[in-house]
Amino acid sequence: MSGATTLLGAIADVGADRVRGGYSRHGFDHADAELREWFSSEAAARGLDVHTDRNGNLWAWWGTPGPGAVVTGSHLDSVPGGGAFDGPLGVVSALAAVDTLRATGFRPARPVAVVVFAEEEGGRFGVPCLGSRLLAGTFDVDRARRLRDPDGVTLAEAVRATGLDPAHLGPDPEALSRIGCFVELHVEQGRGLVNLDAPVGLADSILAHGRWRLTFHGEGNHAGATPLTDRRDPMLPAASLVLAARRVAGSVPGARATVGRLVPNPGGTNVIPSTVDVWLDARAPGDGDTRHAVDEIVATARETAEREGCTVTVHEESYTGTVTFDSRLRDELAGVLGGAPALPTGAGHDAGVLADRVPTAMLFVRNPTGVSHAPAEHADADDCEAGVAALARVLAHLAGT
Ligand code: HGY
Ligand code: MN
Ligand code: MN
Ligand code: MN
Repeated sequence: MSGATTLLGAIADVGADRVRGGYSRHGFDHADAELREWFSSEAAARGLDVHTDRNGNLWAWWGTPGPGAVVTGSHLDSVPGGGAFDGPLGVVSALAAVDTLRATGFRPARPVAVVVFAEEEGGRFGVPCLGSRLLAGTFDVDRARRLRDPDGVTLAEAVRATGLDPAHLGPDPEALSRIGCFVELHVEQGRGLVNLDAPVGLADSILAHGRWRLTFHGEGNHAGATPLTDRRDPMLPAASLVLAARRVAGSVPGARATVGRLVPNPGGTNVIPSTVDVWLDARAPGDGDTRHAVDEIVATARETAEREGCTVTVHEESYTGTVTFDSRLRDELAGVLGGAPALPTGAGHDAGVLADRVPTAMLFVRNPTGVSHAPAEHADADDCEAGVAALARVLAHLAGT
């Protein structure tokens, strides 16, 4: 069994319910802490020097932290009902690649670090890649401190509970200056490598993508006692948004729009909701296309809201413009690997956040199902092994001189 498969099995035991897809791991919560403790002990067992940065990202150093470091890693948090590979495969492959290099007697000429970014999925506080955005200084830290999870706990309270000082959250130029380059290995979320019949590939771009929360305001009332003519039911404009998302995205080449979460309040089966919160995830090849699609979708919902005597508030929770990875680094690494296909992805990543701050590349490992953010997400053991071998070669190349 490859190092990655063995470690994935171990992490699955720690986050067993994560593998069953029954439970999501969120940043800074007790469940996430179990996985982070597991990582810290695995890293310490390898003699890596582990520390947590001001934004809750975990760093395991091979060599003294310093400028020009070669950094690899990914995330351990997940989405509700997520799979076992999205995030952990990048983290365990980094540890397994260190094992591989050590076994060959490799000694890095520059520091190497394995990083675990916090709250990559944004499953708790609603902002994806929160740990890497705060590190890179691309997310307003006052706004970040006030972010609330579904239970109303603020990010400031959550990080304080982990022993961090929320006053220290924010841009970390010193940590950023140490990163000479960042390479994230990730299970592919799609079937590009299946179609190319290749076990490993390199990323060339990420769709522009964002997350909007819309709240439809109506009038709570009795499901039985309220005639249809007397209603201001916010569920109707909410439903129109869901259908408009599919219709509009279908008219923009390469666009996708999804409503994965819709929460009526108060949520009784015999109660006309007073408000409905809807989260829209929209993505497209370009910023213009994405913004245009969202404007169209929201306009449809506004029309329905007006017709139904409701109002709507729209809140942009996060937005990442189209990411184009450093083609020089990508082609250099393809050469190191003796040729590896480059392919786009519709999934966001911490590498996408860092890409315009430091030289960044992504390695993808084939996913036979192409499915992600669901238990069917998969990578075969021999492809995991190919991913570790590729990452080890890349790290040796980047840290060898
Ligand atoms: O949503 C995404 O694209 C990523 O999985 N955070
Ligand atoms: Mn994900
Ligand atoms: Mn991921
Ligand atoms: Mn009653």
